Amino acid sequence: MYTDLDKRVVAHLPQTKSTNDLAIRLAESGVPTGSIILADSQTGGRGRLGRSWESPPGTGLYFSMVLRPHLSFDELSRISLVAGYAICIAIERQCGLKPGLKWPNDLLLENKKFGGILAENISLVEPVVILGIGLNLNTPLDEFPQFLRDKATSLYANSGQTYSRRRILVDCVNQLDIWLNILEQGRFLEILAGWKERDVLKGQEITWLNLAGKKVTGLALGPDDNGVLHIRDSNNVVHEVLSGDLHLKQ
Ligand code: BT5
Repeated sequence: MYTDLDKRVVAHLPQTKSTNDLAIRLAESGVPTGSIILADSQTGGRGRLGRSWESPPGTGLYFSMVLRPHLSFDELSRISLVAGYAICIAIERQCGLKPGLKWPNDLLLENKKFGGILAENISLVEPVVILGIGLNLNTPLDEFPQFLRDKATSLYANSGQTYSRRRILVDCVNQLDIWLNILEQGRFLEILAGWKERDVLKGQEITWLNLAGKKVTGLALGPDDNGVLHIRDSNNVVHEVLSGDLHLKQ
């Protein structure tokens, strides 16, 4: 087990607005790669595309890792996929649960989301990525706002068991170190193979709302070798999805 976690944690706050925001400031002031910023709750936890991440106190894990990865800018979008895979492995090992992955960055149990990933590059010179992870561990469902209760879950809500936040954090960091290192060695395809085994969208009819607000409906074919999701519509046109929102067709 990783015993050096305390050396890696450069900030641990009972509450902050967003660990990613704090990590950006600390990264700009030069903290080394692998530094971790941890909070017991967030008042302005952020998701992608301006969305928010509910971060009730004491029951979830909210942390950000500063990365100065040996990757090209083109490869940075792989970090979200690799991080999702690494967190899955940690949860499988520590809790015996089998999370699914929803492209690009959702961690699911029985089709409900218990974890999300927000990877932000903050530099134009050499990549500096703030990798933010939010996981609902021991959170009872009634701590989520009403609008989330039918689509969010926690490890506790799913299994009826509570888990040590520190133990899970330690293994998440372990697994992130391992798999990000493999990514930097140019072995993305090995990770992608494991990712695909956990892909909850493949073979499903989904709708994709692209960033221009256009809706595409079709069959999810899974990510290609670069991690880009492919969707085949009813005219047999294959769309390459780089970003945007995905929903299972109701
Ligand atoms: C994400 O965005 O899933 C990325 C979440 C990253 C959160 C971490 S916490 C530590 C670090 N510091 C930050 O400020 N952020 C990172 P996205 O795919 O855009 O999903 C956001 C959507 O997930 C929301 O619009 C809600 O529908 C849903 N959601 C919000 N909070 C949730 C929660 N606690 N559990 C499950 N779903 C949630």
